Amino acid sequence: MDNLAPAIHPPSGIGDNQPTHQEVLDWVHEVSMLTKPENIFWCDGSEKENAWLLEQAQAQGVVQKLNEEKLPGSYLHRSNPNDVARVEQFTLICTPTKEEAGPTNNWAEPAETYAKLNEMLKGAMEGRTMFVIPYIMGPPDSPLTKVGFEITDSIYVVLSMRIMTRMGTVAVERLEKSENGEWNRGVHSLLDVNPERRLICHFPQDNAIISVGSGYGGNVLLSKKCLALRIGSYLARQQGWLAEHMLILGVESPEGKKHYVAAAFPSACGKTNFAMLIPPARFEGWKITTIGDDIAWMQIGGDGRLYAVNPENGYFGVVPGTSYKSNPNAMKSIERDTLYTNVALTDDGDVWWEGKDGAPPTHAIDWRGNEWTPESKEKAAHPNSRFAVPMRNNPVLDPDVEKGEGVPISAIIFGGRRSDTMPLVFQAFDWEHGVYAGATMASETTAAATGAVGQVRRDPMAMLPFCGYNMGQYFKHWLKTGPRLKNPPLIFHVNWFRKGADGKFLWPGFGENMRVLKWMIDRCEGRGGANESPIGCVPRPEDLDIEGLKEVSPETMAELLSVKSDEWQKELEGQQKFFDTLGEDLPPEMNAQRDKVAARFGS
Ligand code: SAT
Ligand code: MN
Repeated sequence: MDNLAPAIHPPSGIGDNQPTHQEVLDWVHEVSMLTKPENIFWCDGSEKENAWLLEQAQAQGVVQKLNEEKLPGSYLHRSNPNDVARVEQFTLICTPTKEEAGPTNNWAEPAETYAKLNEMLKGAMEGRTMFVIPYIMGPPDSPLTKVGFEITDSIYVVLSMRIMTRMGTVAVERLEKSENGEWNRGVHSLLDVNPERRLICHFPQDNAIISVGSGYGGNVLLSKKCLALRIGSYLARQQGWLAEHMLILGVESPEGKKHYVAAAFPSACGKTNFAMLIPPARFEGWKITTIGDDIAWMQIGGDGRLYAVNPENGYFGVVPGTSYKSNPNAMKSIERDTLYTNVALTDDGDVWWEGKDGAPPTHAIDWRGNEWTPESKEKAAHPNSRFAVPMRNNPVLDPDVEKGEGVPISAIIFGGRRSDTMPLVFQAFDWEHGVYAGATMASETTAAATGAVGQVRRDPMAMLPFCGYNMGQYFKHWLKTGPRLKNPPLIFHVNWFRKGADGKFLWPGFGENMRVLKWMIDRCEGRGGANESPIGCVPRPEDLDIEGLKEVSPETMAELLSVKSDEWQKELEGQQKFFDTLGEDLPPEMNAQRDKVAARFGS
C-alpha cells in the first residue's frame, strides 16, 4: 500500500474551507510555491470530509477497509518496510547554537538546514494533493492549549491526525481569538520515502517543524512527539510549565477518594497498558481512569499544585502483546473506528498480531503484504505496529479529560525497563532527589525506534529522544519548578521488568501493578510503611498488598525489593558517565545527589 498516491479532487463543499488568517494563508502559499502541488485541500475535520477521504484512500490503496462486522469503521495501512519507527539519528534540533540543543540532541544550523530542506522540497508535491490540517493540542478551553497547522502530502497523515488531535474549525477559531498569535508551522512531505532523504527537523525559535522522507507515526504526526514534546518542552521552559512524555491516570478508592498520577516510561514500556489498568479481584471497588497514555502538559495551579492535561485526542499504541489479558480496555477501544498500521490481515478481513488472544490464523497477509502462516519465520505484525484510536473509545476514559485547568497530580512516577539493579518501586526523599531519579532513568531499548533492541541506555525522564533543548537546562527547569509548588507531587521510581537468575520476569505486571500503585497512594495519604534505603524509600514486603498473588513467592518479593550494593556501584558509574556527557550544563545538584547515594552505600 503505497503512500505515494496521485492528487485527489474533491467535490465542492469538501476540502475548500480555507481560513482567513493572513499569516496562515501566506505560509501555505509559500510552501505551495516551493512544493508545487496539483491542488490544495483545506481540512475541516468534519465527518463528511473524513468519509470522502477514506473512500479516496481506499481507492488509492493507502488503506484497506477491515471487516465491518468485526471491526466497524476500521482500516489497515501498511507502511513502507523501510519506514516503521522513529529515526532518532535523523531527528534534528535546529537552534542558533549547538549549545542550546545540547549534547543529547542532533544539532543542525537553522539557515543551512532550511536551505537543504527547501532544496529537497522543491517540486516535491507535483501531481499530488497538499493537505492543510488545522489542529489544537489540549482541551479546547485550556490555557495550555496550542494551535498547529500541518501541511502534508499524505492522506494517511490526515486520517491519523483526525484521530490523534482535535482537528479543523476548532483550531482556526482558537487562533483567531488568540492573544499572542502563537501557532506551530509543520510541513511534511513523503518525498520518495527514501531513508537517505529522511529528516525530522525542529526549529524551536520559529515554532516550526519540517519532516521529509517518512510516512511513519512519530516522524509525521507532527502534533505528537514533534510539537507536543520537542517544541512543547522548549516553549514550556520559556513559559514556566512542563511538557512531558507521561501518561496520566486517575485512581479512585472504594470510598470515592481520587488521586491523579503522571508516569514517564520510554516508548513501548507499557504506558498505554498502565493508563488503562484493570485492578485485580483483590482491589474490588478501586477504579482506574485514563486522562492520557503518552503526553502530559502540566502547569502550576492557583492552589500551588501541579495540574496536568492530555494534549492529545487519541491513542497511538503498540499493537503486539495487546490482548484481553494484558489490556482489556485497549482491546475494547480498538474494536471499532481504528486505524491499524503494519499488523497482519486475516482472510476474513480481521487483524492479527503476535500476542493476540486465541490461536493464530492458519493463513494471513503479514505486515509487509506477504503470505503468512504460523510456520512462517517472519513475524505477522511488525513489533512496532500501531493502532490509532479516538480516546472516546476507551471504556475507562476519565470524565475530567476535557477539563481545561487539568487534573491535580498527587504523584509522578519514573520507570524504565531494567533486568536488574532497580527495585520494583522506591520513593524519592524529596523533589530534588526525585528529579535526580528521573534524570538518571535508564531503560533497555525497544522497537519503537530503529536500532538495536535490548541495550540499556540512559533515558532521562523518558525524554532523551523528545527534549527540544539542552538536557542540562531541562533538569534545571525541573529543579526550579519544585520550589514553585506549594504542594508538590511525591516522586517514585518503578521497574516492572526485573528478571530472576533464570531470565524470567519476577513481577507479573499489567493489572497487578495496581498493588504498587496502591502503596504509592498510601504514601500520598501519609500512610504506607517503607524502609529507608540508600536509593530512597523502598516498601517492606508487608507494606505491599500481595494477597491473592500466588505467583510471587516471599523470596521473589524479597528479590524484587532488593537494593544490591554491587549492582548499584555499577549503576552509579553509569550515571556518572552519563552526567559527564552533559558537561557544564548539568546542574550541580545532580552530581551532589549522586554523591549522596554513594555515601549512603558507604562508598
Ligand atoms: O514516536 S511514536 O509517536 O510513533 C511512538 C513512540 O515512540 O512513543
Ligand atoms: Mn511515547
